[in-house]
Amino acid sequence: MEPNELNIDTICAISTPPGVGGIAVARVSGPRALTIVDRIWKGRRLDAVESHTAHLGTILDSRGEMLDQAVATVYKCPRSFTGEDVVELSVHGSRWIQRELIASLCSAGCRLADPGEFTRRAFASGRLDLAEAEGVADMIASNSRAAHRAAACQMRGHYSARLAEMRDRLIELASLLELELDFSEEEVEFASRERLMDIATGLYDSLTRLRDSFATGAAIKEGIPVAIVGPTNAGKSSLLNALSGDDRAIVSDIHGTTRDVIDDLIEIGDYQFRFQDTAGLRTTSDAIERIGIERSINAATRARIIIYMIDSSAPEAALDSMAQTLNCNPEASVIIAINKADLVDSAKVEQIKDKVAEMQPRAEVMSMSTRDAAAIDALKAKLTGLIDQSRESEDLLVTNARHAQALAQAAESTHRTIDGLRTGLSGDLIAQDIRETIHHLGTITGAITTDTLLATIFTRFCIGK
Ligand SMILES: Nc1nc2c(ncn2[C@@H]2O[C@H](COP(=O)(O)OP(=O)(O)OP(=O)(O)O)[C@@H](O)[C@H]2O)c(=O)[nH]1
Ligand SMILES: [Mg+2]
Repeated sequence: MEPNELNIDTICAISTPPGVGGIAVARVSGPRALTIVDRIWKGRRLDAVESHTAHLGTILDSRGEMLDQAVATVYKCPRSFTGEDVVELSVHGSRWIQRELIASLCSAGCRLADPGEFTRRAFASGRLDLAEAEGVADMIASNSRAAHRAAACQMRGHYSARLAEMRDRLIELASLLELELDFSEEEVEFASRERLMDIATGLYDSLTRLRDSFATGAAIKEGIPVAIVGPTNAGKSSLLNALSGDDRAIVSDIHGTTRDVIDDLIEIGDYQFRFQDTAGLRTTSDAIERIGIERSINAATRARIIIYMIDSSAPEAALDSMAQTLNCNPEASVIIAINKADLVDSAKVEQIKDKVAEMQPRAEVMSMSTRDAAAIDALKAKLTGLIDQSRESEDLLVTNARHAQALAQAAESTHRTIDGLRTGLSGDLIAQDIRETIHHLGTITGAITTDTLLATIFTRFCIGK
């Protein structure tokens, strides 16, 4: 043990979810992890075993009585998640055993870990950079294949590697400029302005693409918001139920059945969607229904995809309110579903489809019936297709608002660099903008941090992570 290690606490926490399980795992990390666990452990002495080995033994409670049979897995400094000595104790997952185990570890010399403290230590020891640490939190929270993939990409450092590439290009840019400055008297041209411009514009493109991927990235992480809107009785609640395979919303032939927004998270393919069934749009004197309709419009305004439903046996009302509703969110992708196609002859359905397509050229128009499983599958395929399309251009997705903000700032200062090169600004002023870009990128990976920033990030983790 190094003398300064005496000041570092050894921490412990249950890392499995609260409650009863087949097994529970307690994690212990710090310079005295092995010594402390040895005090409550009957079995091979853990400070003498090899790293990355597992051992069967007995845990003693704080009174020195047998608590449980357990497996201790030992990871020695620096080859562990935190970079410190780590012991993971797997015990039977009763609440009592978990509580006693933590009490026993604390009386033997551990302190209970703060939220996110294990990951914070991994960051402090250089095992992870900040973006990778945030990737760990996203990985734990991920609930679809796409969210998992984005988190894994961040956690394994692909994203940091892309940022490092950009940083290298910035340093190249800055050094070319500095060379020019150093030799300006001699009129030696080391780099044409054209070459500098190429590097800067290439960088600007990468930065803006990454920044813009946040819209899709955030939606993938949180659940892609899809608003189901349209006039009363169009079949919106029936659609929500068909998509979820559940009786989530009340369905009836009475107009104005749904009064409030009904949310449902549904996994389709690689993505998780957050569907919102809404109150049907119509003119009404009912004050409560009017509030419901306002909420429907709000849902449409915030959605990434709007499904506008039309009852093909009564299309007129739908066509009247359609443009007004869709205009409230020009950014959203729109699917117009001509529903109840089973009630109307196909020529009439085609007629409505053509008319709608002409009125809303940005929309995808489809005819369907909420009672037809093939139509529901086709709609699901359209939904996942829309998201696939929006991420085609970018393999890396930014899913974190903090990163998106830093990327926007980096893009801004790169834009100033381009302007400076174009207008022939002096090299040292341009170099200042480049340094600013390097700074903003540094805040993402944690090359530049403040304690407040670190506290904000890591306290969002749960205890034991
Ligand atoms: N024939 C047929 N009936 C349908 C279809 N989809 C829904 N319906 C019926 O249409 C009526 C209205 O369905 P809802 O899902 O409650 O309609 P809504 O758009 O949620 O209506 P509000 O909540 O009043 O806005 C119900 O009687 C449904 O059974 C369909 O594809 N074909
Ligand atoms: Mg409804």
